[in-house]
Amino acid sequence: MTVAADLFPGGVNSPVRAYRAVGGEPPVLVRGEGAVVWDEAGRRYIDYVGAFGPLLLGHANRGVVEAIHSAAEAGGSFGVTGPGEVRLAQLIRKRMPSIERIRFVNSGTEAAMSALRVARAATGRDLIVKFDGGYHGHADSLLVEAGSGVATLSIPGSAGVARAVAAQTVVAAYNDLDSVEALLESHPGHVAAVIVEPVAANMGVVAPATGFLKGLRELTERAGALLIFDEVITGFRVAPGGAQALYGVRPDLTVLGKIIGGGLPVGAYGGRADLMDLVAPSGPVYQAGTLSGHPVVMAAGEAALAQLTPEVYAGIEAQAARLEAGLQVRGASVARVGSLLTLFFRERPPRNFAEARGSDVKAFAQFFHSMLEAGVLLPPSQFEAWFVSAAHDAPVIDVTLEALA
Ligand code: KE4
Repeated sequence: MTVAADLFPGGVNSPVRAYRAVGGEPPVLVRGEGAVVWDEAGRRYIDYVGAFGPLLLGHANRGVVEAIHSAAEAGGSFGVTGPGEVRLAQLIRKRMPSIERIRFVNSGTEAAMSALRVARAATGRDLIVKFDGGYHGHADSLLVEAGSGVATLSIPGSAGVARAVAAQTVVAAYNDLDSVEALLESHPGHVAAVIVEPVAANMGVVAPATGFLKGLRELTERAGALLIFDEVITGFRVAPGGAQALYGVRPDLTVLGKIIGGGLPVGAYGGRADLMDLVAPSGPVYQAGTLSGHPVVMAAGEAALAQLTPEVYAGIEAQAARLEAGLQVRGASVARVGSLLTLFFRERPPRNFAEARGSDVKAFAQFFHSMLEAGVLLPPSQFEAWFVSAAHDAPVIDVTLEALA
C-alpha cells in the first residue's frame, strides 16, 4: 500500500483522482507552469485537467501568484469584510448582472447547497429538480441519481444519504423539457427550484439543446419555482459573462466556484437581491464560513478575472477550435463549448446522460493511457471535460495533435 493509500481513502482527497475509471496509478505531479505539468521523475505533460476547471489562465500565472504573495504578506483573514471581497464581488456583478447580491463560500458544494436553502426558504417548498448526470458537489440533496428512466423519485446515489433527504430531490433528463414539465405537473406547488448546469460538463460536455434553457426559465416561472444555474465550471469560462450571457437566460440564483478563486478554494452563490436578503444576518436563512471571502483567495480571483480580456477569450476559442478540428479519432466524436471539450467514444456526441453512458469507456481508458504515454494528461474519465486554458497556445495544441497521431 502506498503511503497516500494508508493516509487517505483510496489514496486521494477527491475520488476522480484515483484513476479508477481508467486504471493504473496516477503520476505524482510536483510542478506546473502554463499548460505544462511535471511529475516527480521530471517527465513533462501537457495538462488538460487544469485542476478540473479553475486554471483558465494556466498553472502559476504570474499575476495570480504575485497577488497571492502580496495578500499573504498582508496577513489575514481578519473576521471582518475586507476590500478584496468588495472588489471581487464588484467584478463578478459587472459581468453577471443577474447577481445583484452575492455570498462567498469555500467550495462549489457549499455554494450549491446554500442556494438550495435559499430557494426552499423563498418558496416555502421542499422539492428540488436536478438532472441525471448533473453534478453540483456532494451535499446530500444533490447526491442523488435517477433510479431508472428519465424522471423518477430518486434513490440515494451515495451511501449515507438519508432516504428522506433523497426523496426531496427528483431527477429529470437533460435537454428534455417534457421530463421537467412532467415533474412540475406531478408535484404542483411543491418544487422549490430546478438546478441545472447550463452547459453540462459532468457527463462529459453536453451543450444545452436550442431552447432548453429558455424553456426551463418559462417552466419554472409558470410553476412558481426558482431557476438555479450551476456555473461553477461555465462561469467566466464559456463567455465573459458565463453561460447565462452566452445563452441569454437570466436565472434567479447562480452558483460559482473554480475560476473566481484563481485556483484557490472558493465558491459563491448569488442572484436576485430579494432572495439573497433572506440570508443571515439580513434574513432567516443561516449560512456561515470561517474563511469565506479570505483576502488571499479574493486577491487571486481578482487577479485572474482582471486578465480575462476579450483578446484572451478569443485566443482560447481559436486554440480550442483547432484542437476540436484535430481530434478525429475513429469511433469517437467531439463535443465542445468554448474551452470545454470532450472526446466521446461513441458515434455522435450525446444529448443526455443516458446517451453519454453508452460511450465505450474501455476505449476511452486505452486512449487515455496512450495519450499519457505520449505526454498529454487528460481528465481520467469519459465523463469529465477537457479544459483548454489561455496558456494552451498554438505550439501546445500542435504538440497535442502530434501526440494524437
Ligand atoms: P467543489 O465542491 O468540488 O468545489 O465544486 C462542486 C461542483 C459544483 N458544480 C459543478 C458544475 C462542478 O463541476 C463541481 C465540481 N466539479 C468536479 C469535476 N467535474 C470537481 C473535481 C473533483 O470532484 O475532484
